[in-house]
Amino acid sequence: MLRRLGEAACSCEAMPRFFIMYRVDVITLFPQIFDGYLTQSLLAKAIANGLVELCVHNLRDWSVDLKHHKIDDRPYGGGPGMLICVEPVIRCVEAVQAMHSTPGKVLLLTPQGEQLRQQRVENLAQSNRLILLCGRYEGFDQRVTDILQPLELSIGDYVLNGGEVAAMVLVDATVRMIPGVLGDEQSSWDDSFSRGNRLLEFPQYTRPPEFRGYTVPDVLLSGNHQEIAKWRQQQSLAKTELRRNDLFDKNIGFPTKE
Ligand code: 6GU
Repeated sequence: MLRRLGEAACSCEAMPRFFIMYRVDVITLFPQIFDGYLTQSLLAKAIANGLVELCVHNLRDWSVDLKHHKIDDRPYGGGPGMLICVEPVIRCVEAVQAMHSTPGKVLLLTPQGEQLRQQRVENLAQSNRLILLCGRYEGFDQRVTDILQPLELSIGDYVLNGGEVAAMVLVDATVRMIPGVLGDEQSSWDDSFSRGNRLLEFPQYTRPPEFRGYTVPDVLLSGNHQEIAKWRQQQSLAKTELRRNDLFDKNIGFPTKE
């Protein structure tokens, strides 16, 4: 069963819709995981406004085992755990590709993948269509990657029980880069790691000017916009140097300290 989130009707296969700017198909063994989070807030609004389309597919529907809908098996050569079989995955990806005229870029979420960073997020947000493959158990049969040659992505150096949470992270991060999704275009531009600012964010304050002896820096109350901009830049640089000095040298496209 196909779940099309954020819409009452389910007409995914039959009607290609051309006004959708960004479509994500998620392939998972646990489609219900996506119901709560991805139907809330910003994403729900983006779906309702027709900017984003999210379709979640249950891999089990493409099982070749009609009786038990089994999709995994023991590894050749022995070892713990179960592997997801190649055949249902390939059948599923081919069927999902055929559901829309725009070909999807296939991504595999795995701790062995490239670590996700903002530049990759921005690059992926330019695609019109992504197909996210969420792994479970001990992983996939190697032939899944050999055949599909997906972009393999990880969200960090720790192990999750499956790719679903990572897929939500990817959807969340990319959707906010789609024009029109955020109310104020500037707000994604200024974020830490975004195109306009590759440094960590400067501290921000709102009223009251003093709380339990903790005060707002004078410069922010001065009304001098040049001085405020200078202070914010200094704060960003200092925080980045202290917490994430690696951002200055490791990542392509990040600024120097000057
Ligand atoms: Cl994408 N999947 C799993 N299972 N664990 C992870 C991950 C992905 N990224 C970091 N840890």
